[in-house]
Amino acid sequence: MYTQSFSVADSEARAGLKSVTPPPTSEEAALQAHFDAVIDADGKVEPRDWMPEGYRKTLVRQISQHAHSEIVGMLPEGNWISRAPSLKRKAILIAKVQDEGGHGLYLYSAAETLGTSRDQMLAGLHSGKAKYSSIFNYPTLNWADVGVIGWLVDGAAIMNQIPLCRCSYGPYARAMIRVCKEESFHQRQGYEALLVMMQGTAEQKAMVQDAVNRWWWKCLAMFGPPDADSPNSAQGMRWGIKRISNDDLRQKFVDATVPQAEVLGVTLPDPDLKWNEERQHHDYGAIDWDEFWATVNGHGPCNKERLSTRVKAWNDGAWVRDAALAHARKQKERSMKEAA
Ligand code: BYC
Repeated sequence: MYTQSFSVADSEARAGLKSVTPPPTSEEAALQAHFDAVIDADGKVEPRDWMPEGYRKTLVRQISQHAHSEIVGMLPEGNWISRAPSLKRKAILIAKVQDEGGHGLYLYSAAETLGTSRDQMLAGLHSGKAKYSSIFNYPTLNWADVGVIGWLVDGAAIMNQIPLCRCSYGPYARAMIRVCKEESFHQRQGYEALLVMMQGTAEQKAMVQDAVNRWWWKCLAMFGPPDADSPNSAQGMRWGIKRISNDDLRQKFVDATVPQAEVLGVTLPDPDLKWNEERQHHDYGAIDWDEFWATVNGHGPCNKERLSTRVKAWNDGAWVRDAALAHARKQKERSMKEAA
């Protein structure tokens, strides 16, 4: 349904925009000029290249938030592994949740290349300072939620992440290629699970519709605030980190999802949702941004539970980290003895 080939011209969006404040020394000016030329030519910035401090900080912020989202995102679905309705669904769900853990690893590794350690990033998550996607602060009430998360949450994630495969920072762009391939499987397995439920009993169909009603608006908010209220967008676009704006991605998601909902036989819970012939896009209703910000700021239904589960996992895993470090130390000592 979503493929790697999804690509939208972004040159117009970035044309005419010039990069950051000129640095003080002539050496720095030359470095800045080189960096600007790489960005303007749509090239890649690599870890050892000079980069403006703001570019580095923006990437650490975005990539670490993304990594946190992946590992917190394991929790709502992980909750259903022990209650999956069949062996097949259980195996698929285990694989999916495991993939999310892998995405977290690639992303923490990509962020580490910018000089921030994984421990620092995780300390930010555990203290509640760092953000992660709003969507994972809502509960998964029944099995239909697992299918809807695959279809809509992973569907929204792919829409946002495919343009990141062309991000100007090499390690992030490369990590996203594999992430997107796996997310595509996640989206399809969710949609397929729902197709099966929609051929079932009236009760099963009602469960799917109820889950769609609860997740739809939260998924639209996942793309972030409207462009006019998005403080990081202009600079992120200028640096080639973000390629498509929050509102444009949201629109693409709505347009792609409406026909999928029709095939599935569910109604998207928005009375204002309709095709606009003039715009060649669907119009949709107002998103509750107060609710979004309350959730982002720690007051969603599951924020406390998600964070305490992550902190507990970190504390319970201390002995594994200690053992791995002790083992690495012993191996190093042994190889030094052998070399002596
Ligand atoms: N939740 O200026 P803006 C997944 C924050 S799912 C929480 O537009 P930016 C998965 C934003 O961080 C998703 N916070 O920011 C799927 C900023 O705050 P700070 C994870 C949000 O960065 C299934 C403020 O609002 N995906 O992976 O230009 C299973 C203003 O926003 C949200 C990614 O992270 C939100 N929904 O654009 C498992 C993709 N939206 O930092 C896992 C990478 C906005 O200034 N990230 N905020 O304090 C991005 O593409 C961009 O960072 C965003 C936001 C589009 C999310």
